[in-house]
Amino acid sequence: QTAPAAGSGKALFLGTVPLTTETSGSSYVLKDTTRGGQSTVDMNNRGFGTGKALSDADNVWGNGTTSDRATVAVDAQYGIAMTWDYFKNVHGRNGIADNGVGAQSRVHYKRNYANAFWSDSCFCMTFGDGNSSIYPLVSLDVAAHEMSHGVTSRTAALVYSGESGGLNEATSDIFGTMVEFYAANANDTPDYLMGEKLFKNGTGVIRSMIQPSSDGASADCWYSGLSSLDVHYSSGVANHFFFLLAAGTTAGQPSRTCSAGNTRVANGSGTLAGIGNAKAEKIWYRALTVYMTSSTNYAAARSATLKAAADLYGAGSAEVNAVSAAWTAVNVN
Ligand code: ASN
Ligand code: ZN
Repeated sequence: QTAPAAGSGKALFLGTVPLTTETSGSSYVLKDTTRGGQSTVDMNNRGFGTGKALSDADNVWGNGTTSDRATVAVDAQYGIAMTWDYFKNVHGRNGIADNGVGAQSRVHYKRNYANAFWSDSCFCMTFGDGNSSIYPLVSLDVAAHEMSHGVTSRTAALVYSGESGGLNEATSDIFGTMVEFYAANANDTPDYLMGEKLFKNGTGVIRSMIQPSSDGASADCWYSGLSSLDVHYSSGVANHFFFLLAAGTTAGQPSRTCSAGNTRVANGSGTLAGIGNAKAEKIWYRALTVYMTSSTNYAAARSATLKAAADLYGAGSAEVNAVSAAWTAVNVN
């Protein structure tokens, strides 16, 4: 017989966090039956196999550094708990497949593996330990990004190439960011950046929704030929749309225009008033789950979000107008 137990963990990035675990004999395992049985296992630095359950005698997991193998498991398990809670409490979604079933996360994958990924075939997500310049890839925004790939796959199922692939990636950046805001962890000030905690030099980011082109590869604006970019770069257009919709031009993003091709330059006229995260995330979620399909491109994403905003806030509402203005600002007309 097992039962949920209240544990805690010393995370790599987030300080001390609560964890719901499971008793197993006289010990505890990192499995959360209050959230669909979500668990985190140790891959033992291998790239194959099912990994090993982590166990702990006193239900205080990790020590806040990588000297304890359980530390990054704390970040991963807490990250997927926050993501579960976010989808449940903000969107009424009961897990990735909306059936109450949790996904597994796998840490310590391979050696010097500086990435993380979602897999539909194992219904699981996997995190590497990073390398000489990147910390283990278990930050809250990355964990939520990967888990959100599962949600996309069970809803719109946006094909992972071309413009639909960019929208798939942006969906994971958008919800990854919204989970960071939702969790409101004192050690992770929420921002519209992805992976800002992962760089050992303290200054890198994986992607910016504020100005995607600041990475030298992502697009701020739609242009014909966008679909030939890698999906992690064509996502920039929707990432920036979402930033403008939620935060507007007044939040560290001056009025800009797309007249210089795929980059938004600071000579635009007019400002956009953001409608806030709480409305913007609901519009994106409804568009994703009700109107987008596997082949949705940017033009169709514009219509999908306009319909979602009209459903939620009324035809001709300020929210519908804000969606329209934010897409226009990134050259999706
Ligand atoms: N971390 C990447 C992602 O989730 C892995 C990939 O290229 N699919 O997007
Ligand atoms: Zn992704």
